[in-house]
Amino acid sequence: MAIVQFPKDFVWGAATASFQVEGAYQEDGRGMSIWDTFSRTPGKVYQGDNGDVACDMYHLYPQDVKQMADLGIKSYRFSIAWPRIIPDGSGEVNEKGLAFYHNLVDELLKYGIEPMCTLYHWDLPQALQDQGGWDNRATIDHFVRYAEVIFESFRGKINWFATFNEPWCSSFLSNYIGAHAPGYTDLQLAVNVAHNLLVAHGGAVQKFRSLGMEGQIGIVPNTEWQEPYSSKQEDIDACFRASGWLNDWFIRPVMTGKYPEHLLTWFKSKGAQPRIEAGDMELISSKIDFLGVNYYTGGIGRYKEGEGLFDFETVDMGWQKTDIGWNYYPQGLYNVLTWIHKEFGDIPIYITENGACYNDGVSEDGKVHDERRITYLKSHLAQVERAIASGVPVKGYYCWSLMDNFEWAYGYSMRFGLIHVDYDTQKRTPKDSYKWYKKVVQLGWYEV
Ligand code: PNW
Repeated sequence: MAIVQFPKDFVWGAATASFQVEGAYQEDGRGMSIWDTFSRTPGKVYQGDNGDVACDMYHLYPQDVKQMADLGIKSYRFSIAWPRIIPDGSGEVNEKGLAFYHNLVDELLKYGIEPMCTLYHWDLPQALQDQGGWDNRATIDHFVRYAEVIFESFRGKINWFATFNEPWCSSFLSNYIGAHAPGYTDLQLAVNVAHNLLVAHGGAVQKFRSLGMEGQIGIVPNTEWQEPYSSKQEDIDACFRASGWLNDWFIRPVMTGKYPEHLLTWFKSKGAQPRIEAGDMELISSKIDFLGVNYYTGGIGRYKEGEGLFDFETVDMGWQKTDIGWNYYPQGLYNVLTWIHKEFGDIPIYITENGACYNDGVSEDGKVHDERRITYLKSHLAQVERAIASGVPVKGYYCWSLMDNFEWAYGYSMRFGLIHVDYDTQKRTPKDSYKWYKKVVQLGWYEV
């Protein structure tokens, strides 16, 4: 028996995102987003699921916040839907949209739960996509204006902002792999989008500073870790490219003002490169207060000529996988955290998402026995603790997700929640993992 223990001031939280939980897609003047469009496009989302109702949190938030208070979390990470605030992305501000988030935040503050707000978790107003979306630099200005509206409206109330959630997903996964909205498959387009997202991030950080906002602002890249199969240089390089595509490509410019050379060269050989305008890199590297890290998976990989974008292949080691098919690989989280620390120094880190997809349902006893999720959380938190012990300034941890929700291209078929949601009745059932996490949050330690 051993004890895994966390610092006294460690921030325990749980996370969701607007499109995945809110529903109420036509209410109070909300505009359409690219995910409304994408989910209505046949063949894009599992069984044609969409976000029209989702977890109906737009209406059920009082009971959900009460549940968060019961869970004992100190902070709740959620996102604001841009199409609720500025329905066409660039025009009039919709007061009713702002009111919803004021009500939500008031409710959180009533229970002493600190809001951490993501400005962009993928629900771009469709009207902006119709004008070229993130490929169009005008979207950068529209985003900064939207950020300003939020900063001004929530000054003193929300002190903790993340600009972008997982820019890799909104760029490469959405515009090169095509699995997410808007669903294109063009590398140059994806590289443009990635660049413009970073410029928009920098613009929002500058706006935050110039408005004299209190509190903190950062960004949330997604990470994976690919460990080389052998000590051959070609395997090491291939893994460095594959992991770097997610972490290095986004974190390095934000932290240092430079794209990673190895990937710039690689993309160039594929005919793609970022279109950098004067001042962009300075803006992108505006000082941030924290780095969010989302981590779910990784694996063992090696060089294979002609394979994929990076001459890289994963090696199936026969490891356990979660129900979404992702490797169970806790050590990868430690590797990511120590890599960030080694490369970029003492920037405070929050694990803004970590969690697992296990689709256990409600048993006859009325409970959800998701033992596997508890094992996943235990093993990943142990790696966080290991990283802290070796000097990485990890300040908090948000479990993804508070509750089952719309899992993007997988629709409602994949469940990441600590709370089970019955989508027919909207009944919430806290899972066994909820009870386990509640104890950890309360005590700050657990036994393994
Ligand atoms: C993240 N991929 O999404 C998001 O931030 C969440 O909204 C999401 O629910 C969660 O992780 C679980 O998936 C990702 O295909 C979705 O590589 C897909 C990928 C990565 C992250």
